[in-house]
Amino acid sequence: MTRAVLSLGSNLGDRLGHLRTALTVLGESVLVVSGVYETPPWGDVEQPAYLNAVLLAVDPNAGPYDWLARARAAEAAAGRVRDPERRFGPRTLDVDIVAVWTDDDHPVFSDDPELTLPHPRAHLRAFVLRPWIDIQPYGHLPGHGSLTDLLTTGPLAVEVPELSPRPDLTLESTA
Ligand code: PH2
Ligand code: MG
Ligand code: MG
Repeated sequence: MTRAVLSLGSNLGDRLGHLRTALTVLGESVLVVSGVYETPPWGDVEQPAYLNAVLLAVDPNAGPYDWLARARAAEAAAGRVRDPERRFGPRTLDVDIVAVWTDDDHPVFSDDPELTLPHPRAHLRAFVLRPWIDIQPYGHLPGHGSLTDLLTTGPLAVEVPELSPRPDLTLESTA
């Protein structure tokens, strides 16, 4: 299993610093990183705005659960504390596995509640799909179709103008 699209989000403390922590922990597997977007909170509106970004990571030795372990290590490095009462509540760093592909380019599908693939809400989230288009303009979300179709012809189109590109904030690759 070699390729993974991961989404990064932060809305507490040093938001940009937390996203950079994720890149540091993921290290040389990170191939390309989207721009940074400032996005209104989704799902639980009583919380600060997020910074979101998406990255493509490659590692011939990493299976889906290795990506999950690395995502959790990055969250821990950013001091993430989980509040069981607030599933979509504020966090220093959230690293989600959006989709994984095998080394012969097949998408991985899984309904394991620990790691559902593709991410079960990615198709509902402009803050995932829009940054993803930065790095894969012709990309597809497995099971849901082309990223541009999802964002331009689907119900998410109305959310796109709410995402503010932050070209003043950059996530340097650590590779
Ligand atoms: N993550 C959440 C809940 N809501 N809203 C935005 N804009 N960005 C996020 O990353 C986000 C969210 C829980 O994973
Ligand atoms: Mg999330
Ligand atoms: Mg998460």
